[in-house]
Amino acid sequence: MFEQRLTMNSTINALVTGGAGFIGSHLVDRLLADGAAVTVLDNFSTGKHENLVPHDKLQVVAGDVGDYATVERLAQGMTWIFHEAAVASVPATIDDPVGSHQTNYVGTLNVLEAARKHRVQRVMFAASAAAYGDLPEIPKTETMAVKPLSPYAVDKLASEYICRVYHQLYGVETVCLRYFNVFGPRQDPSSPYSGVISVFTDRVSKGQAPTIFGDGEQTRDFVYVADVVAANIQAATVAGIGGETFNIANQRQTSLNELLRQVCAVYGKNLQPGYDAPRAGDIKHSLADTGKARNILQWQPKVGLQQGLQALIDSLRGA
Ligand code: UD2
Repeated sequence: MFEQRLTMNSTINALVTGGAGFIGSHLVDRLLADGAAVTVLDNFSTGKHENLVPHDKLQVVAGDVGDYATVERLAQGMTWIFHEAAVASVPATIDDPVGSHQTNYVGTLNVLEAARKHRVQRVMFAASAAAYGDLPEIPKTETMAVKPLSPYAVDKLASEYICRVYHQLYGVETVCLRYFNVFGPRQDPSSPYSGVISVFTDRVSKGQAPTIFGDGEQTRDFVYVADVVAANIQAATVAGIGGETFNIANQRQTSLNELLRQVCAVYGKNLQPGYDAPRAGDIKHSLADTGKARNILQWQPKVGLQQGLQALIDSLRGA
């Protein structure tokens, strides 16, 4: 309803870091469909070539966002940069805090400095609900206290701060979007720390019972990837929001037990989960207040959990 289409009277040039990944590749599809010229920078550590459909306005560069010279070269002539590249697994950042910092913080700094040098109109940053940590108060609003609990969360939050500083000091327009639990097609289920919806759909489709860590009464706020893409387009186009941070979520709390029931219902299967010990560091409840995004970004999620699950499972069946 609120979502705007891009008007491509003059050409929009967009750089999408992490553009071959789960969220980035959906953003690339949308930008190309709207007429933008898109450059993808991806190191293909988790991104996949098959996530990108060849297009005459798409340029794909294999390279690292941690390498300033590469980012600086690609930023030239860009209207927008969508900075989605990250080591997205929290445990991977716990195993390698120094290596992941190079991507998750230095990568952001490189993007900002390149944007400053080449006068890029706006930078959209993929921030994370991880910033809130396990502080109990919900729903989360953007002004609440933060408590990052992992190198991943620290780097995402520090990246938000440096985005704001680049806006204040140098006038680079930055918009930070704190994603909650994003799900949808192309989310890779293969790691033990993959998004729970990708893991559940993968297992249930094979008739295998999923494992729930804990009692299954922990809750998450699941947001469909197309809604995250729409939020990014709003963040790029709404005037006067440089330096701001927005929660991007569904504002719906779903328990893991309920999630599994819904996944089983879409597949028409009745599988009882195995229950295992809670995962170390898991937070109990997560829920966003998305009022700021509704009011200022003029964005609201359109795809509910059930509809998103259906779309995801349809796409998995079609694949
Ligand atoms: C999400 C983000 C993470 C970080 C964090 C901040 C994803 C994929 N990860 O982690 O990047 O921002 O939020 O709080 O969005 N679970 C099961 N069985 C499984 C897999 C998971 O029970 O097979 C549980 C898991 O223990 C957790 C819940 O499902 O309680 C969600 O897990 P997740 O890994 O999808 O996402 P989360 O919220 O830990």
